[in-house]
Amino acid sequence: KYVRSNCYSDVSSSVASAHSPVLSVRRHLYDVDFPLYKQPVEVGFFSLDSSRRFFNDARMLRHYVEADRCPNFNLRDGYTDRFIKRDDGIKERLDHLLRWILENRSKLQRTPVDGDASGSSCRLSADFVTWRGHLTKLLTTPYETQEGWLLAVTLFNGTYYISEVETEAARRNRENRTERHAEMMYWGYKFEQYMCADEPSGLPDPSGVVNTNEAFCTVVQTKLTDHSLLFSGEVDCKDDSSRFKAAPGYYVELKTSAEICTPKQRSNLHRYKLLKWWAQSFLPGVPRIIAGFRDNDGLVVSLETFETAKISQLIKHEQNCWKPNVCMNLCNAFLSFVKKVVTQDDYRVVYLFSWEPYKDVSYSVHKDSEYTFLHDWYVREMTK
Ligand code: 0WD
Ligand code: CA
Repeated sequence: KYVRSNCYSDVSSSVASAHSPVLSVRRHLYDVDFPLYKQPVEVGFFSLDSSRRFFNDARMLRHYVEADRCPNFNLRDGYTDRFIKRDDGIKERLDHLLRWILENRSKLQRTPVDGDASGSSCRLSADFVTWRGHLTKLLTTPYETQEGWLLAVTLFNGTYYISEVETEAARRNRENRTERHAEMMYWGYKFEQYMCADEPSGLPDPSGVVNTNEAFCTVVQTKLTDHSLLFSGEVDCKDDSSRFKAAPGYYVELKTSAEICTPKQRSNLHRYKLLKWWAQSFLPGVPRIIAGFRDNDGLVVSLETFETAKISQLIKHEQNCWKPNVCMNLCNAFLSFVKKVVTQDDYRVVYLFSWEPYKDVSYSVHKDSEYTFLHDWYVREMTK
């Protein structure tokens, strides 16, 4: 089943000519019909435990517990004494996803009827493999004015692998975070603890430790026009009483945001935050986002549900607002640009795509550099 119809061919010629080494991200170029985006299908999942160990199962999936409409969650609780923070200086790149692919590759291999009879037997049935978070960055690019990105792409055995590289600016921001900002990052995880139980009929345990090594990730397959995608994203919880009886329909995304006291604040939520929230949940087909609005002391004062599919209606009355079709058409054009540019099928070669606000997307090519991210263990197993 497709979400609306495709208009890609109208876009391609105008944004990157056959010889152009760059891709424009200007909004008006992408303001055409919403492209074909197939309903995402969950093909698997995995878990990362409190020590960041990989498990090919759903042991870290948590369960949504309905809370009071006006809860009094204290998000500051436990920050100093019950918080184990993942070391974000350790770059995992695609490692966990590659491990999942290796352990599940029998489900993923392209069958001879998929065409390409010449391909090796281990060719994946996906054009692109990446994290959901990387695609979110592409979707929001036409509206981003603060942060650029670097995306490393390697073509291996007919599949394009996309892995983010931290920009210098992002590294500086990470290393110079204020104490206030560091604490506020904790608030999002604390909110999850108030809203989730470990067992389907269990209760949340706010007296426990918050450990951000722990994660449950869904792996979905879908198609954006003629690009087949395999990507993984972290899922906060499952709603066991959802009307949807299969993943990703019963997943719920949890968010925190500053409380809204004025129309201007509501408008800013629509214009900036809802863009990121929508892009992140729309991509894997997560239908519901539950936001906890908190005051400046980290007390959650209200909860609000946003249906992912209704967000585009909600923002329509805002002036000069973001548009979902622009986001999806830009992503589509970028993937087409990658297919045109990345021609060497070699796991030791990285094409580094880079973008800064108000500029075009450009790229450089690197062999056997610090950017190489496909491991020998992966390549060896996949070519067996
Ligand atoms: O740049 C990335 N997004 C990378 C993520 C690079 C390499 C690995 N990962 C890992 C993350 O640590 C996480 O386990 O992949 C998993 C999820 O990736 P994703 O779903 O593609 O990432 P994204 O959509 O950006 O974030 C989803 C959630 C976040 O929730 P909120 O509501 O804040 O958007 O994953 C968590 C976070 O809870 N998350 C992280 N947790 C620890 N360290 C990180 C991180 N660096 N990034 C996202
Ligand atoms: Ca979340």
